[in-house]
Amino acid sequence: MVDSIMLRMGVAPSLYRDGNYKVVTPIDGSVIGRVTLENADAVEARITKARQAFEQWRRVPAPRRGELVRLFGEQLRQHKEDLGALVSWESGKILQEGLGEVQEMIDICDLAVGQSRQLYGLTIASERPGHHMRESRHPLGPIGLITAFNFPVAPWAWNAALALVCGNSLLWKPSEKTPLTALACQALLDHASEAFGDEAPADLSQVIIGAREAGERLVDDPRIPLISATGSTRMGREVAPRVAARFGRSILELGGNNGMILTPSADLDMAVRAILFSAVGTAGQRCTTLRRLIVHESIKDEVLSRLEKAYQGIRIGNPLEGSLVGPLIDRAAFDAMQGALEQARQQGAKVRGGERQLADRYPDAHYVSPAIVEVDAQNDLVRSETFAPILYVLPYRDLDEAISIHNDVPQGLSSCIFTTDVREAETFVSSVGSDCGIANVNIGPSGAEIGGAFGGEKDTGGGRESGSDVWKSYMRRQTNTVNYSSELPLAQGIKFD
Ligand code: UN1
Repeated sequence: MVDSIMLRMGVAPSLYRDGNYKVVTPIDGSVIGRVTLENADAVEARITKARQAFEQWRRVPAPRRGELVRLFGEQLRQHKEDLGALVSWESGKILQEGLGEVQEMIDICDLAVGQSRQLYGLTIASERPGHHMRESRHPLGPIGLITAFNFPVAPWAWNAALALVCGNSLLWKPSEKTPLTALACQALLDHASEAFGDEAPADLSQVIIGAREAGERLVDDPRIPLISATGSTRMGREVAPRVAARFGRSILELGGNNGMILTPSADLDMAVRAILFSAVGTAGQRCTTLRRLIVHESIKDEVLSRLEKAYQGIRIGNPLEGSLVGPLIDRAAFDAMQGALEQARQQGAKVRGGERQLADRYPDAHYVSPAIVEVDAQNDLVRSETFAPILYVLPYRDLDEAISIHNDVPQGLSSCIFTTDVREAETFVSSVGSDCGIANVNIGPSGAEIGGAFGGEKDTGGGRESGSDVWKSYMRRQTNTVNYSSELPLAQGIKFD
């Protein structure tokens, strides 16, 4: 099955059949590929090639560079079903979400193609006669991309599509858990390059299949001016100081602990549907997953009973067979979830769900029923991100208290309020409301469109990816002063003769 998908996308079998590192699907624990892990020396050689590719690519006019991304978008449209299914095989997310992830890639390609004709700077009035000043944006260099298992392809594409139109080359280190989707993306980009012609240098984009040492090599190399990394806060804490130590730049998209404030005026039918998608979708393994429901005490019991009913109807099972919730990525994720639930019980919290499912049918996979954990107050367990479907439910009395509970966590990715009261809604998105990078009204915290800047504050790392003016992160800024007079006046009126 996986083999035929890979073949249709044109990935050379030697890349995913012959290696000594096993790629396992979380669907049933079987081996779906064998890749070769590269060591630090191989990465070193790739960085040299990426540098050469950059030197050529930056000379190609930006709208032409956009044409390559347009062709890549066409490849993605043609292979959406195959790549979406492969995302399901490798990450365990349901097919609908696998397809959604590929659609995010297509959307960012469209955005980047338009942007390729809009890499604008600005002009600035000079204080000196016969002078003008302007600000230009130039390509940055080879960009290092590190991505996580849970969104194996879209975050790469958010970075890659923009970085390419901005004139950069790419080095991508995907999660070791999801190398096949990365190889497939590389093959599709190669097809686009062939159709595009010689202007696209060889090695414009490379995939590094490797473990920790490969990532470290990338992070430490001063020839890579920007590292964009998606993953845990723990990973970000290691990457950020290493990149900073060599004065590199980073875009970090790390952990989230996303909350919803559910007010008495909210449309509860809508809220329950939003909670379901954002708390149990992707088996709780999105960085934007809803993890904390901060609900007004007057409606808490009603909301809980509605949620219990909704949770009972969730189909848990093989993500390719029409379930709503697929497996956790691996045993470690399952253990982390069980550990968190056990801790909650010990603290006296009421835990519903969380049990292992389908162990008979899939002894080597880890399916769970999503859990709801009722707590009286926010504690350290609730403040930490467990990458699994656990929804903590916390009561509040007034909006100020709700906002302060909401913001009292280390992470700051996504957030939302459900209310029909305009004062509450506007307060939540104001400067004294949510402290997150994303704050929504009457929409869950997950499932953002690519048009907006995506990312968050505090332990989420501060990076922004995809839409808005994020393209500027992939370019260097240059201030130009041009003298078209025949005098040489100095700024600030300084006389030097
Ligand atoms: C992630 O989980 O790393 O907003 C990214 C969302 C998706 C992206 C999630 N568009 O949920």
